[in-house]
Amino acid sequence: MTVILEHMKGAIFDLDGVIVDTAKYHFLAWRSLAGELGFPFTEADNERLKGVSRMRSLDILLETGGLSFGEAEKLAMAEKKNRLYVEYISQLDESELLPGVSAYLTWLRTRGVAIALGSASKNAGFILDKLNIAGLFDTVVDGNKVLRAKPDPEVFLTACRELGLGPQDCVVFEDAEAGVAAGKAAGMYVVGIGRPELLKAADLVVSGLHEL
Ligand code: B16
Ligand code: MG
Repeated sequence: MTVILEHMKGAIFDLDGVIVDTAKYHFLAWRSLAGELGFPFTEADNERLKGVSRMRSLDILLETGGLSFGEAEKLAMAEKKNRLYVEYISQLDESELLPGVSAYLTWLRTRGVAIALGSASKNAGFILDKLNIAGLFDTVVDGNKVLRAKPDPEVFLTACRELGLGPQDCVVFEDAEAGVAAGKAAGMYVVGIGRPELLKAADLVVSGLHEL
C-alpha cells in the first residue's frame, strides 16, 4: 500500500457506498415517491443521487419526471421520502457492513489513526448505531453539521479540524464523484471506492476497504 496510507494520522470515511450500501434503500424510498407522482424511477436514475444531499436529490428526481414544485411542497415530499427511508434503515444491522469495514477501522485504531465520518446524510448517527460501529469513530460530521454539500470541502475540513489535524495528515475514503472532488478541494489524499473510470480524480481507487 502507498506510503501516504501508512503514515496518515486521520482517516475520514464517507458513509453510503463506503461503510454500508444505503443507496438501495434511498432508491426504494425515492422510487415510491416518484410512483406517487406518476413517473418511473430506475436504478440507473438513482446513480445520479449518490453522495448528493436530500434536497438536491429531490430536485434531480423531479427533473427526471419533468415536474416542478414550490419550496413548501418540496420540503413535505423530502420529509415523506425520509420517513419511508428511515423505516427501511431501521432494519439495518452489522450484517450489512460492506466487506472489510470492521477489520480496517479496528486495525487503524490499533495504529493510533484518528477516525471521522464525513457524510452528507442527516441519518448518519442513527445508521452507525444500527451497524454497531459508532464507537469506532472519534467524530461524526454529517448533513446536520455542515451547510455546504459535497463537492464543497466543508464536510471534510470540519472533520479534520475536529480530529485536531491538518488536511495534509488526513485521507478521505469516498465512493461518489462529488465526494472525491470535495476531498481533493480540501487538500487531502483521496482513496476512491469503486470503479477507476468513474473516480478519475482520486489518488488511488480500490473496490472496497477489504482491499486495504
Ligand atoms: P439523508 P453519503 C448520502 O450519503 C447519500 O449517498 C445520498 O444518496 C443521500 O441523498 C445523502 O446522503 C443524504 O442522506 O437523506 O439521509 O440525509 O454518501 O454522503 O454518506
Ligand atoms: Mg457515498
